Amino acid sequence: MPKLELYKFDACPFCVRVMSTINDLNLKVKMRDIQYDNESLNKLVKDTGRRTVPCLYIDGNPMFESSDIIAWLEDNSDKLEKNS
Ligand SMILES: N[C@@H](CCC(=O)N[C@@H](CS)C(=O)NCC(=O)O)C(=O)O
Repeated sequence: MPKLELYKFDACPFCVRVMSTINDLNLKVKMRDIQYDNESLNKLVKDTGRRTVPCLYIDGNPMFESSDIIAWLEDNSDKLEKNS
């Protein structure tokens, strides 16, 4: 199963949309809040040259764009780890 990490901050409406999908699909996703976690912010900038959120890391590969992320989560939901 792919390991998922979402780089986000809570006041970002695009992040809220992605988090809502994650919640609806009951997916297990590690949250990285770049507002409070400088190490995660630095990693995002180092990996991508951007500080844009949401960014979903899928097995270490970053994906931007909330609509693309939501579509990917919905399309792959049956293969993803769920919260127990
Ligand atoms: N089209 C993008 C928009 C993302 C976006 O604008 N995110 C803002 C926060 S709400 C951001 O990270 N801005 C800082 C930047 O891009 O450097 C999406 O739908 O994911």
